[in-house]
Amino acid sequence: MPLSEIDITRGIIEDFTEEFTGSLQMDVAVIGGGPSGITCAYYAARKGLKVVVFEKKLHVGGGMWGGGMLFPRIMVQEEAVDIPREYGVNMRPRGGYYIGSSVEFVAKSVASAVDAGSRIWIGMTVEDVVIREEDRVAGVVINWGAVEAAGLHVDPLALEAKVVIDATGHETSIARTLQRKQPGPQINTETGEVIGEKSMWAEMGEREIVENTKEIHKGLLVCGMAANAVYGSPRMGAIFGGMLLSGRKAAELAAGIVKESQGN
Ligand code: 48F
Repeated sequence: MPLSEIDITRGIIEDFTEEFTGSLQMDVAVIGGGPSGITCAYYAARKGLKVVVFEKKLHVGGGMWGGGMLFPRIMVQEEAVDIPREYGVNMRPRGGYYIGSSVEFVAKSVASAVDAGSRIWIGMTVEDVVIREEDRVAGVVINWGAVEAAGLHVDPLALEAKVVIDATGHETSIARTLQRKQPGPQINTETGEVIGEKSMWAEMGEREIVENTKEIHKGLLVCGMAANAVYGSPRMGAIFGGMLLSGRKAAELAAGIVKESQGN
């Protein structure tokens, strides 16, 4: 059979899209493919949970590859050695610890997590979480890592997860995001102080955006996402109806202000 570029392209697009669409709702979303994330994914998948690991870089492994100061070795203590051994890593006793190759550790731990049934998506960054009633984290807001790296303005997509796990290492990026955004600080309606948007909740964000579209300072209106940011309302992702309604309301308010000024 002659090679067909189109068949190859179609295969790649269709196969990943099928898997992606089948994972819009997960049991567990693990953010970060370092040793903790991969191990978490392995054990969660072994319990029969539907698990996806999101890794913003092109490769998983996190801080495992470099061992210590680029010496490619990983040491573990007695209590933990059963884990790499379960992955099939050759761990040798040394000075009261156990030591093995960091490269072997990455390869075998990742293979074990995949074999256990977890999915691992590379090049995807989690930039926020989805929030539901009582401030419960209910999913992840994702984008391509390349989009983030290029600083492009591209709206993300959202996925649901029963549990979200921040395994982002020293960055602690998900917990920091949550800390920054939840619970929202008190709104200063007098000054319209900019307090920042909350995490994603499309329905609430869309509902509040029109209400938040108002004059926050004499002569200054806010509309669109700026309005939700000023009043600490949620973001809503790639839905644009609220933006349109907000823009229209702002135009009406502006027209009223202009008319009033002309009357004086
Ligand atoms: O840093 P990392 O290896 O975290 P870990 O599993 O392990 C820490 C050790 O490697 C080492 C240590 C042990 O002595 O201190 O540093 O706690 O892996 C974290 C992964 O998360 C990715 C990041 O690229 C890395 O591969 N990551 C970070 N933020 C995001 C992310 C994000 N917002 N979305 C997706 N991936």
